[in-house]
Amino acid sequence: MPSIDVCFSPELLHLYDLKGKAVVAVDVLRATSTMVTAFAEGASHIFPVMELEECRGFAERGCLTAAERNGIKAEGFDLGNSPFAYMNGNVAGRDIAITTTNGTRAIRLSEAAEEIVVGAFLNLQAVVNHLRELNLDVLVVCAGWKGQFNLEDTLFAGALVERLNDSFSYEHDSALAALYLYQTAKQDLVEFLRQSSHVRRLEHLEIHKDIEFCLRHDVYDVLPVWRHDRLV
Ligand code: 3SL
Repeated sequence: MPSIDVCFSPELLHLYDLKGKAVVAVDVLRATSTMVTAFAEGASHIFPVMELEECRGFAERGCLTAAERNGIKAEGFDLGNSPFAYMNGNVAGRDIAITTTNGTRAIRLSEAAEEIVVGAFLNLQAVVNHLRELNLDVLVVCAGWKGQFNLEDTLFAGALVERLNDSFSYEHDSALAALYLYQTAKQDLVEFLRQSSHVRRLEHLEIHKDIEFCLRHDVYDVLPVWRHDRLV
């Protein structure tokens, strides 16, 4: 039986051997939710990069460029990191280069894995179906916040563990902890996260509707997968 494990922060990735594993990279608020939305809206490819300058350079290749730092859209880029900014028919058929504070970092630091998929509550069941087919050991890589643990990515990990419960074993207690947390919170994730650091940060920036949207389950049947240098 394959195993499922949870890495609570990209800073802890050195503890894991990614070789032969499937990584689910998650940044529920908001990077991976936004990427899933972009693909659902018809984006062709997404190039997640770590640095602002590198991202800016993709404009020459005809890409839309998207950047967020500390919750705010970076100046001079086409898009920020709100899923709603990708819903105006503006991304259909386009390639997008994106850099965010934590989410794009979680993806790029997982490149040693056999496979990387991008997960969010919005595409939870699509992730579950894919992992069942793959039958590899799974590591959920939570983006966290600047190296710190966060609740929302851990809740996503718990939701994934719950849905895979019958056919995956737990390698470490992190998977169990995520599961127990999700089971405590799932009746009302918005309420459970009200005091969490990133919800407070976003609320302070007057970003409200993104939170409720990113916590919806199974809105999109899309699965962004890392291939060579991009998500397809
Ligand atoms: O940290 C990130 O990658 C972002 O998702 C953070 S924010 O939700 O855009 O503030």
